[in-house]
This record gives sequence, structure tokens and C-alpha cells, in this order.
Amino acid sequence: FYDPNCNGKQVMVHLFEWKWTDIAAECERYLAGAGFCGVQVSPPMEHVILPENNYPWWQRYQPVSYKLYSRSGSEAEFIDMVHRCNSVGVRIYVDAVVNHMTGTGRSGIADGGSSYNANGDARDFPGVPYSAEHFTPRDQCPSGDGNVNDYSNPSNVRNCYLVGLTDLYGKLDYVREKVAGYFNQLIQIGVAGIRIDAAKHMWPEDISATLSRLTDLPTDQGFPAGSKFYVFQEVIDQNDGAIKVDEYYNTGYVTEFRYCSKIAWGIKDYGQLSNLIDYGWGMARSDRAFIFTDNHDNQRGHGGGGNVITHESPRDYKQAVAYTLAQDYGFTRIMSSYYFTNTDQGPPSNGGYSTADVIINGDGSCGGGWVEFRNAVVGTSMENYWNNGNAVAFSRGNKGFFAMAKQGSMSESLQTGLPAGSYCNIIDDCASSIQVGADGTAQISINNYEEPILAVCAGGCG
Ligand code: QV4
Ligand code: CA
Repeated sequence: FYDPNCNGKQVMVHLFEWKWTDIAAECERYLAGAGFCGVQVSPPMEHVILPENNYPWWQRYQPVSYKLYSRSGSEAEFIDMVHRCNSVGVRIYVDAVVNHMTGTGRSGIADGGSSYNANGDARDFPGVPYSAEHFTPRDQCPSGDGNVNDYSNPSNVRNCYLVGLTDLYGKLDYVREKVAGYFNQLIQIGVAGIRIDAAKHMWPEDISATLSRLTDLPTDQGFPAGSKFYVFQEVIDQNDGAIKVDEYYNTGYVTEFRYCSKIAWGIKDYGQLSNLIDYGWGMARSDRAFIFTDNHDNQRGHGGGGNVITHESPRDYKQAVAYTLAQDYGFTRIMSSYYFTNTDQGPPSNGGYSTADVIINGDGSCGGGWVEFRNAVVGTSMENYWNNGNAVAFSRGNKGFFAMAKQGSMSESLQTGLPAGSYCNIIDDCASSIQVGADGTAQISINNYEEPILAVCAGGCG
């Protein structure tokens, strides 16, 4: 569960709410050439549709069945996307919502044609099928109203209903079989892995028993024989509850939300960057940490939200993403979604429920140089670390060198760890360069307020 199955590449992008047809085109047009490992896609299973809330993005976190029919497209479009992305070496990772089905009090017929009824005591999801006995019994949940409300008690977190979402009873073989069946269907199509949504609200042994039922990835989609599904689990551990990321190491990577706070702090005060990965905070070890500057929840203030840097402060955001990709901790994900003014707002639409096509502008690019830098320096550690509070620099073994200036300018002679020679800056498309002398030092000068960053690779980054 630890290999993302993309030949050692290092960066995934979350194309939040994108349609399958647009993602297929993006793999071919841009992501393959830029060196992306793969794409995290929005939940592909059949879900509730909520016109009364203006079709919010979060309707897709309320499953109705495991039929591949969603706001992003049909099963045929999903399969076509996976195959086209695989054939250009870009993998697809599914956001898997399997802790629960819809919220209580909801009923109707979803777009894929399946009915559902979670009114009162009913728990009918005939599209799977699940019925009342497949949901966590009320006496297993130690909370007054049956909802999660005490993060100091694992039984409360895992057996009660997360914001009123009908909680699947993962102890049952039947539930494990159905969830594994969904995953095996994805595997057969050629999906390379999953994010397990709300993994913190599932027992680690239930996840483990479900994953033990999975088949290997299909060789006809370009996976070497014996390849396993990649798994990263959404566990929000901010040192503020009973549940720790370590409990989930046996079944894959874990989301490291403390990194979001740490990088935000570090960009505001460069001095703090020196101490970014602080195991005193209990942060996940590097070969289990799944990291990002922000995610689809905390950029909207959902799931705690809080002190994270988002696209709303573009200059800080560039620095945070650049630093995240340049340093050596964890597996990285970057975020790509749509502009919003309201935290519940769904994606751009053609009116009502139908999602609009993504429009690609002339230059179309975003952060490609970064992805290439991270791939080029994989397996090296950070060395020659230098930080004066206003600027920061480090080398990645003898393969790369990175520098960044908070106020937009710096001029300093620094050890780069690189062999002597001239190296061009990938950030300005090689308009500038640095000259490394025989002793490995170079004069590092940055003078650009909007893009105060420099990165070079031995032998080129691409
Ligand atoms: C409402 C009331 C409840 C009531 C319930 C009755 O608030 O008190 O009991 O009705 O049915 C939506 C609404 C929420 C509503 C709920 C059920 O916002 O008000 O409850 O639906 O109908 C996303 C959104 C949620 C949304 C949910 C389901 O963020 O707002 O809830 O989708 O549509 C914690 C967890 C972490 C979680 C994070 C948000 O540890 O696991 O909160 N993150 C993941 C996803 C997130 C998603 C879910 C989990 C649920 O990243 O996007 O929630 O799948 O930190
Ligand atoms: Ca649960």
C-alpha cells in the first residue's frame, strides 16, 4: 500500500470536482509532460443530489451506491479517463467514501437510478445493497445524540455518526466484502490507489481486513506484476484527540495536517522553516506522511479549517507550495480547483447540476518546473541548510539547490553542494542562472517580489 505506482514520481494533483472528460484531456495535454505521478479525483460513486443546497460540492461525500455514476460523469467516461491517463503514464487515485452512506433524514432516487432511504430508522441502499443491519448499532456509540462529538474517545469517533452520516458497520464481513468489491472494481479498471475518506472514523483493523481482500493491479494497464493498490488515509491528527496517525501505518500513508499549519507558520516567519518537520509534534515519519499546503476542506474552513495558506494570498501560496515541493519530507499533493465565494459552493456549472467544462487558457501551465525539481532530486536529503530569517536555502544532495527570499531579494555567497558549473533557474525558464565554483559555492541573488524563488538541478530538472 506504500508505492504510488508511478515509477518513483513524487507529486499528485487534486483536480477537485473536475469532470472525467476534462481530466483525460489534462493528462494528455499537460500532466504527463510535466512529470506528474497522478491525479486525485473527486468521489466517482453514485451520490445524493441536493438542489435545496444549490448542489454543493459536499453532496459527493454522501454515497448512495458504488455504481460509477457521479457529477463528474458516467462509468464509460470514468473508464476512458483511467485508460487514457494510464497510457501516458499518469495514474488515477480515487477519493473513496466508505465510512458511511448518506446523511440521516435523506431519501430519494439518485442520478444513477438507485433509490435510497435514510429516514427515521430506515437504512435502505438497494443499489449496494445495504440495509439497517449493516450500519453501526446504536449501542456501540457512546454519545447522546448518536453523532460524533467526543474526539477523546475512539469509540465515539469511530462508532457514532460523523455529522449525521449513516455509519457503516465495518466489523461485518458483509460490509468488508462490499467495500472490497468496490475497490476491486476500481483496480480492474486500472485505478492505482485511493484516498480513504474519514479513515479516522474507521477502525484500523476494519480497514486492514477490507484491504486484505484486494487483488493486484492489472498488468494490461501497465502495472508490473504483483503491484498493490496505493492507499493514503484521511486521519486529521492535530495532537488534540485520542486518535493518532501511527495507528494507520500498516495500511498505507496518512494525511499529515500538522504540515499545513507548519508551512503556514514558516512562510509567515522564515525562521520557523528550519524546524518544519518536528517529530516532537508527533508528525508522521517521512515514508508514511502524505503532505499538502492546503486541501479541499481546510481551504474552505471545513473540517476545522484554520491557519492554512490558500490561493487567497497568492504570493505566500507560491512560496508555500514551492518550499513543500523542494524539501524532502513525505509524498506531496498540490491542489487545483475553482474560484468560490461561498464555502458550500459547487463547481462552475452550465446552470443547475451540470458541471461546466474546464477552459484552458493560452499558456495553460502551473508549477510544472516544481514537479520536475522534486522528481529530479528524489532520494536525496536536505543539506547545506541556511536560513537568516528573511531568506532560506538548501541543497538536495548533489542533485539540486533551492533558495527563496521572503522580501523578494537576497544576495549571498552560499554552499550549493553542486559540482562546478553553470546552472539555470527553472523558475524563470532559464532567464537567470548561477555559477558554481570549484569549492561548490555560488553567489545567490534573487530580485523578484512576485516570484522570489530559485531552483536548479544538476543535469537539468526535466
Ligand atoms: C447535518 C447537521 C447534523 C445532522 C445531520 C442529519 O449538521 O448535525 O446530524 O445534518 O443528517 C454535510 C453538511 C452537514 C450535514 C451532513 C449530513 O455540511 O451540515 O449534517 O452533510 O447531511 C463533507 C463536508 C461536510 C458534509 C459532508 C457530507 O465537509 O460539511 O456534511 O461532506 O456531505 C472531520 C473529519 C474528517 C472530515 C472533516 C470535514 O474527521 O474526516 O471533518 N473530512 C472528510 C472529507 C470531507 C467530508 C467528509 C469527511 C465526510 O474531506 O469533505 O465532509 O465524507 O475533521
Ligand atoms: Ca465509522
